Order: sequence, then structure tokens, then C-alpha cells
Amino acid sequence: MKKLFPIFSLFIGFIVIGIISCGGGGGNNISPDTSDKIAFVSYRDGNAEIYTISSDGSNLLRLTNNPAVDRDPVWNPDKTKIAFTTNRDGNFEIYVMNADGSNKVNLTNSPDFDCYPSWSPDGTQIVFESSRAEGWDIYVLNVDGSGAPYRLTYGDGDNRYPCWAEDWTIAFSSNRDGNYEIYIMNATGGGQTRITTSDATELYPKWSLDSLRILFVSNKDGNNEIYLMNRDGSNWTRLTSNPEDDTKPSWSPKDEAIAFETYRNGTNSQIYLMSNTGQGQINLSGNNFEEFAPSWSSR
Ligand SMILES: [Ca+2]
Ligand SMILES: [Ca+2]
Ligand SMILES: [Ca+2]
Ligand SMILES: [Ca+2]
Repeated sequence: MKKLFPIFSLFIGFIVIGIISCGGGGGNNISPDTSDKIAFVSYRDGNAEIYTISSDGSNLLRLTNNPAVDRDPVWNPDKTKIAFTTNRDGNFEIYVMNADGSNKVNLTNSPDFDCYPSWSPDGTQIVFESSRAEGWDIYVLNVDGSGAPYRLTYGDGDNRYPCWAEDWTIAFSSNRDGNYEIYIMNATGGGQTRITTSDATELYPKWSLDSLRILFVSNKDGNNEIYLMNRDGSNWTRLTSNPEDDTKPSWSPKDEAIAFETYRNGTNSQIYLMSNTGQGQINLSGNNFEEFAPSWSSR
């Protein structure tokens, strides 16, 4: 980490300049907002645990301490809680904890796999994928634990990797039409619409703050790369170009930058940051441990 810090500082400078130039007025605060944290998974302590770190590389905090797999961390809208997936109770469940790692609560308690949470815009609900019926489908639960999860997808194929937009639209991946494509639907499962048409595999949609664009991953150019498109599936822009897999993107709070998982350094995945146009790709992890699934505190 230390040897990469100067490069990282340049990158942060770039982000901060972007914030200042877009902000208008003010302009006195030229230091990064260190309340801006990235949650991620690392094997640095022997098994998959969840950590948070400031985007300038400081303030590393370990949030889980358990021999089981802890993964899929996602910040809630007001940055006070993190939802995650863990198999500490025997199979994967959706948990929520406070941002300091305290008060971990199991919200699913089902005998099947429950994974990949994404918060509703108001922070009261979580959309997730579950294998509790036939194959994978998408469900919504109430964070206060009330009621049973509500199922949003039915029918052929697997429906996975949901992401909730600020305008309440949910994007997800499905292979119902033969291979994985990106789809969108409303928050009650209505209006399910396919927005990509490709022979390749499209996964991990992530909405922009204005709900007009979607980051996603496709292997259409031979291996996994990160792309950006409009919400109607038009205008694909490729942001990575690397022979190894680049995957699981996450927007920074104001959409100026993107954190992602990449295998470009060898067998272990690392977390990289880049601008929203794919510039300045740098290693946030800076070690040889497997690190993946970044979630930048957003909104
Ligand atoms: Ca663990
Ligand atoms: Ca379960
Ligand atoms: Ca496809
Ligand atoms: Ca690649």
C-alpha cells in the first residue's frame, strides 16, 4: 500500500478537483471527505471477512470476525448500516450490521441460499436473490424484520444480482431468454423489460445516482470488462481493457469514480479504482491477499 500511495493521492486529487469544479461556490474544503468509505471483502486475516476503508486508503476497520464466509457488503443510503451475506449459520443468509460491525441481525433464516443484497432508496427494504424456490429468483424483505420476503420474479431461468435505483426501478440479470442479459422492473416486480441483447454474459448492473445509466459487466470482448450504458440498453461504453476479469463495479458517492474487482495482478483478485470514464486505474488493495466485492458508500 505504501509504495502506491503517491499514485493514489494523485487520483484522489483528481476526484476532489472534480468535486470542486462541479460544486459551485464554497471551495474552501480541498481535502477528501473521509466519511466516504469503501466496504470490501478480504482474506487478509485468513478467511473472507468484511472491512471498510476510507477512499484515501486510511481508516481500515474490520467488521466481521468469524471462520465462515462473509461477503457482498452494501452500504445503506445514510451510511449507518451495511447489509451482507454470510454462511455462519450453515447456509447463506442476508444480515445487516451497524457500520462499526456491531448488532449483526439475520434477516432471512431460510434453509436455502440468500445472497447479494441491495437497499431500497429509503433504506427500509432490501432486494436480494434466493434459491428458496426453483433456481434463483429475486425477493424483497423489510429491514425491520416484519412480514415474509416478497417474491418479484417467477418463470424460466435464473434471476440474479438485483440493484435498486434512486427512482425505485430494480435492475437485475437473467438468463430466461437463453443467456444472461440485463433487465429492469418496478419495485413490485411489474414491467419486467429486457434492455440488452448480446450473445455474451451480462451481469452485476449498478444504477447511477440519476437512475439514467447502468454500470455492468460483459464478456462480449473475450473476458469480463466493465461497461456503462443508458437505462434503455443503448450506448455501451467500455471502461476497462484488460485480458483478465474486471467485474463487480461500484459507483463513488457522486458518481465521479468507480471501484471494481480485478484479476489483472495474478490469481488473487484486487480492488481497483478508476474515474467514471475509465481513467487512472489504480490498486486500492496493494497487497497479495484476495480482496473483492467493493461497495463505495453512495448517495
Ligand atoms: Ca469470516
Ligand atoms: Ca438461507
Ligand atoms: Ca447476453
Ligand atoms: Ca478484462
